[in-house]
Amino acid sequence: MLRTPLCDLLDIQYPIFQGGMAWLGTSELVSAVSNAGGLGIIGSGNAPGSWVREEIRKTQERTDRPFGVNVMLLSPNVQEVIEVVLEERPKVATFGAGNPAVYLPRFKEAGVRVIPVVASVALARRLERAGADAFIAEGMESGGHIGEITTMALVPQVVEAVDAPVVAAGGIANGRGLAAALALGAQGVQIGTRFVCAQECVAHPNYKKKIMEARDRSTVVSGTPTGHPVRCLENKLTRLFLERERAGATPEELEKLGEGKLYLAAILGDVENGSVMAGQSAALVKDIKPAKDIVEEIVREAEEVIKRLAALPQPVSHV
Ligand code: TUI
Repeated sequence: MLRTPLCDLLDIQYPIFQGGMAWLGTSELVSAVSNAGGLGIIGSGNAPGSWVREEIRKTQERTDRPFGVNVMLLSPNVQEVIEVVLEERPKVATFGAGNPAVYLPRFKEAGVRVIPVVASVALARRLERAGADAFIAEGMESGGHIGEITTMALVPQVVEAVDAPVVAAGGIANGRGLAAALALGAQGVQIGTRFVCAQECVAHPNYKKKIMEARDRSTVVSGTPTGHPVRCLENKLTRLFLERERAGATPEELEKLGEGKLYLAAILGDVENGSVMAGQSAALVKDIKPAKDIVEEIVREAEEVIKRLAALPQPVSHV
């Protein structure tokens, strides 16, 4: 049984979070991951508070297990989403794409565990002082909005900088990744791209297919001049985006070009003109299966890897 103290803190069976992806982290996927023993996380993205409330309630109808809600701090609806989460009180709130320090006291008072996503050591230190219960250290291998540091370099630095448990994210899609994250000092992993290809994920079949066809160099990062770099699978949109960037387009023009594009790809299935956010682990995703099978496969693989490592010949003592 692969358990860490983080499992006791959150009352979950396995130290596996499903990344709270906009449009895709809906009650179907979230409840399936939580029922499988991981932590499903609703992705609020830019959605209004009313949508988030409904997804929380639908999730509660489908599972008695703990789950979370991701608050995307760049959302124009962030204030109303926060009010909804404080009223509905899921077990966990994660926060991405910004600094949630000012909001943390109210979540703590409401008894909601607060787990910010950090892409730097400095933000983790600041948020530990503000009362964060754990951290998700997200490397630039991730899909969607990313920081600048790799998972391999970031995770052990955050582990050394804070006392709270750390969850590794970015580039992780299988049991090898989970075992590696534990070796880096993390107590768990957050996985997005692999769960897009869960049977229960509402992503359009074209989106899932594009992930399964991805190779090691299939993702690109665009949007850097806007201050919000985003990793996606390369397509007509990313080529246009990067061409406009090279031509010196203003951040406003680029922001406009990105509007509505995730919905276009993820829900409507236009994976050429839409934004196919996915991490560098996409190349490891080869099939669509139930979330429960994904979780169990990752755990089984990680246990095998750890056993194999423990059985390596021990160095001869020279004393
Ligand atoms: O938030 C994410 N991933 C996302 S959000 C998203 S929607 C979006 N689309 C286009 C542009 C922007 C957003 C798609 N994917 N992951 C968590 C994450 N947080 N990654 C990086 C960060 C981060 C970066 C800088 C968090 C804090 C930060 O600095 C804040 C500060 O004040 O120091």
